[in-house]
Amino acid sequence: MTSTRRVIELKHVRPGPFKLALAQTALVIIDMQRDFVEPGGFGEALGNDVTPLLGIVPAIADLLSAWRKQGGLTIHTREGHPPDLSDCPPSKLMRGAPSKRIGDDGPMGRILIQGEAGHSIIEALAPHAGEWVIDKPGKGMFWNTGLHERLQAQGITHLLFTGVTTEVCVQTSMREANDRGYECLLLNDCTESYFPDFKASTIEMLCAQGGIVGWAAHDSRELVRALAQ
Ligand code: TIU
Repeated sequence: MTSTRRVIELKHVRPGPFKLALAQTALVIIDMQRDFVEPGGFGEALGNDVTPLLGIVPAIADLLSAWRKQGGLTIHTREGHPPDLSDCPPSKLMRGAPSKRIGDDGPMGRILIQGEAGHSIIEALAPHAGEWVIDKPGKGMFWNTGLHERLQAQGITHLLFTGVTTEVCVQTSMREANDRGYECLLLNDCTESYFPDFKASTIEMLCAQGGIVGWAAHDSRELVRALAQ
């Protein structure tokens, strides 16, 4: 059970300290699926070198372990579509090289299709019983998922963001969350992009202007240490 009294204040965060009550905070892990972090999936089909993305797994695993010990709510998201592609807009279907598009066969099954090997979350971060797994058809975690209503029912006000990719699904989800009134913190060492410059720029734009979209922590260790105390 989460302690309702536990409040943590993180100091090494931009644009300033970030305070969170454990019982009102969820850890969000965006799209740590084989389709994005392993060769042969959607990420590679779009022309990217996917290897850098696996570098953040140890930091997310450490944070997840500390978070689980405190009984915090964890949300795992998965981008993908049902086998009949009924929720995939035609515009999205055309992304990627012909024969390597969403729904086409790849080494990990049909690309970005629910139930296929590539759609699953990597073993090191596999969801535990009781954690939320949100299937999303878009880049953002709120569009067409019902997540906002579930978070409201749970009294969640603060969200901690990790996962891939920084400037696509993580940024979109954080912006969606900010517009819905959540206080958002991005953990920089727990997110990655296929493009280092895009990651850096995204972090800058999110926490600029006094935290126009939210806060950014240089690394997750301050939070992991605080959780362990
Ligand atoms: N292409 C890219 O950078 N990302 C995605 O398509 N989805 C996610 O970010 N999960």
